[in-house]
Amino acid sequence: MKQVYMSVSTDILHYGHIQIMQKAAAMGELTVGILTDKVISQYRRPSLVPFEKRWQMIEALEFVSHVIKKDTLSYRPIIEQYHPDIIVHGDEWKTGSKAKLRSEVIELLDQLGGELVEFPYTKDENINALEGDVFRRYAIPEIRRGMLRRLLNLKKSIRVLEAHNGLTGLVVENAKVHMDNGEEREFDAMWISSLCDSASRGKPDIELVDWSSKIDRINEIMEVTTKPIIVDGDTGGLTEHFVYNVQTLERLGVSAVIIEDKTGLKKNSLFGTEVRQTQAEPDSFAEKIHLAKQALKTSEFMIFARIESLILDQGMEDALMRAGKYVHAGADGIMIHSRQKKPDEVFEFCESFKSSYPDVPIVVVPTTYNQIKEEELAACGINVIIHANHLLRSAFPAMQKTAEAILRDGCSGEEAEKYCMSIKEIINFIPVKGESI
Ligand code: SPV
Ligand code: MG
Repeated sequence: MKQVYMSVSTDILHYGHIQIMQKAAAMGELTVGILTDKVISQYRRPSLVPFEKRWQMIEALEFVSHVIKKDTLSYRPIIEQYHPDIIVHGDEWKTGSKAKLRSEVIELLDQLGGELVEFPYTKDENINALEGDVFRRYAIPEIRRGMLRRLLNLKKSIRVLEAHNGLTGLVVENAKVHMDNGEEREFDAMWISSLCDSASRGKPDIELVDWSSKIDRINEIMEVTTKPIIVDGDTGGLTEHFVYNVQTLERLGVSAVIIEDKTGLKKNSLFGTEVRQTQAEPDSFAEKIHLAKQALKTSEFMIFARIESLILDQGMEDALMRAGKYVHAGADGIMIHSRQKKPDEVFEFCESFKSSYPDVPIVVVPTTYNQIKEEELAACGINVIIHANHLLRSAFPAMQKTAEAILRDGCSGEEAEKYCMSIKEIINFIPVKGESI
């Protein structure tokens, strides 16, 4: 009897999967490797159905002889340990992000013996509709809310980009690049920045946009996207108000809010000490976090405490003292902010903080120290990397140049068009409800 192996990562089983597994089973004794949640999150969104349930689903199929755990993306450990005679896969991996995996399988089977059998990947309207139904579940508040916490458990670091309206939300949702090493990169989550939310309304970043308006914007973004959302809560405002506002965010399906330890008229951190800014008294800020945590209904929604000591030249000791207090008050993570051109002080903070609190997530916003790569930040134990203002800042120069070109030329012809995407492109970029999410 030949030994046949195939991997399965799906959340739902449809006739396309069944057909391919039956064909595999017809060739010998079929072993199915179930991808762990961690491995899945290396190349796509975390699975909706946990590993144990996916295991049970495959184990129940009578034509599957054995079920094993697949805890690497590479097939190497499976091939070296089980020496399958045949590996089965859908033919869709000949191109795209999995093509590298395929080459490795072919190479290993050449060396160690064995054959790769590829079946055409079944895709029809019914399957597309089913998979679309599954995908839309990521937008359900109960599922979206918990997704950030799951990502934190599954990935070393999370990549986040700002969104300040539905359109920029769609950019974060859909941006994807294919790297030379075969990796397909996407953003994991979106940041609703107070700077960008305010600026896009023509207002300064001084906590002028009230919570109702903020919540309208969050809803606007949520309506058209599915990725987890982290909200910039400024100072959180009055504790008595914050305890209500966190409940609203939680109910909507937001994953986390970050509040900064400042008081009085808030100014943007990147002004540093050029403008008057007052840091909150640490115990009262800790109390704000404690009371807000108590007001929550779920364990999924997170409150991160943002420390402004380095921004306001209060020193590392002050930053670390505050971090300890905020964590003991119940903060789910710490955002350490810096306006230096190099990440040295952030790294120093991370090293000391992680030695006391290895499991508490750290968030950074590398706007000024923006030469440092995400991998290096992750290597220092940083769990969430927020690119906080780049869609707003990149759109703005194009808008200004377009306006000036129209004025200069007296028409919106050649010069202005240079800065614009075509009408067809923008129309196609916006999905028609029911077709995409
Ligand atoms: C924001 O994006 O609004 C932030 C980060 O709070 S910063 O602008 O650096 O203060
Ligand atoms: Mg802000």
